[in-house]
Amino acid sequence: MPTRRQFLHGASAAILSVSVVSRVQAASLPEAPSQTKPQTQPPPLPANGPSYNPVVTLNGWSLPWRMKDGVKEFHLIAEAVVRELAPGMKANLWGYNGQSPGPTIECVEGDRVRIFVTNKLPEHTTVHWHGVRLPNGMDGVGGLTQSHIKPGETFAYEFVMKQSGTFMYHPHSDEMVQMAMGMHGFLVVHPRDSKRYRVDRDFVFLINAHDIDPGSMTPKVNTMLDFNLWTFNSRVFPGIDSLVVRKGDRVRIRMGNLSMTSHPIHLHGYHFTVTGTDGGWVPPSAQWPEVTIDVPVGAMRAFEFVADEPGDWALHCHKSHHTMNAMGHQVPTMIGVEQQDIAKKISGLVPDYMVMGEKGMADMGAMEMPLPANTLPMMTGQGPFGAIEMGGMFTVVKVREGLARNDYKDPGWYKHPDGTVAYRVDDKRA
Ligand SMILES: [Cu+2]
Repeated sequence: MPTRRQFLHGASAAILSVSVVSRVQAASLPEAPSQTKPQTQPPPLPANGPSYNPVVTLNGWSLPWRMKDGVKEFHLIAEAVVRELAPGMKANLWGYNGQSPGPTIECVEGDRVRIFVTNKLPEHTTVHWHGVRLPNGMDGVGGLTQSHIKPGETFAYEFVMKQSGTFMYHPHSDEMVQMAMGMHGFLVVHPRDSKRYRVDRDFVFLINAHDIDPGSMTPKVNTMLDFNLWTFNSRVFPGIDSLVVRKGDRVRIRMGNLSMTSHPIHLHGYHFTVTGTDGGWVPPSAQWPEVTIDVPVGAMRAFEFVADEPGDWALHCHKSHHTMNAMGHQVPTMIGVEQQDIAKKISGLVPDYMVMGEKGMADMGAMEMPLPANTLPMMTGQGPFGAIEMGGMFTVVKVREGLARNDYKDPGWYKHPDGTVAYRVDDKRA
């Protein structure tokens, strides 16, 4: 006798064979939950349908669904939101369900999904399901495969998740503006056999960027390359949560790049294995070891490692300008330039003039300089040994012994065993 699950699976396959998409009445729209907290929300276990091991969206959350006649129904609201990039700076963005990036949509291979999109933006939009194999008319390219969704309208996208993997969603309507304003999210399709590709901790985040002048709140949407806020899930260090990991766990990190340049993401302390792209899982024979993986524009990369070495391990973009917050790129290099004489002359004209950069810029990490309202220091963050001197795309993988299975609370700084920290040498000959 078929089990209930097999029956439902068969039923959804039968629905798939009908090529006509059922029209759903507006009155039966599912709820559209909203989330505005910038902290990482604990991963929700599936309320119904096949089980899976949920992902943890860094500084984000996953969208609940309702099951209706065997179809998973989600409801996205495209709308203006306010996102805190880090304590001290907020941005006017566009996103979904209260936040930018939008919530992660999680489902299971073989699921039939119906995703409602209500447009509360001042202009039309669509949603493209980046990387998903689906019928052409569900691909979300405004003008090409569907009418644009006008303000106030709701459209339904309906398809079967044919394969597991890591995908993204974003508009294909006034794309430059809507992407620059922060409209994107993750779409994770779990394998139907939950033991396949299983890991203990599974983190996801989007790599994006904004150009927001100090003192303002709205991104400059025409910027092509010279962004000043390089973000993981629209957060910058020190606003990005740590990735908390139990020693011995198998860990996966999935990163999607919807910015306008590539990001070589580097993990300290481990050799990891590249196991996934948006094209699917990399077969074991083709996986390769790395310590840095370049995530190209419009692509996803997933890597895995076994967390056998406790500590606070940096995870960051290796383009050093991407680990800085708002800064001017036209500033002359002053290393080695004697500025004292000039400073005396200038301070006669500008009373608070400060000499900067003569010995490098490290002092700026600790300096308490007055900033315009609503911006962040260029490099910041205090660690147990002093200023970390980082901003932007930087966070820490905190590997600790003895955590509970689903404990993602920040455990504080690593306490190094005696004799395992680099130390100062007093050279008696000097
Ligand atoms: Cu980068």
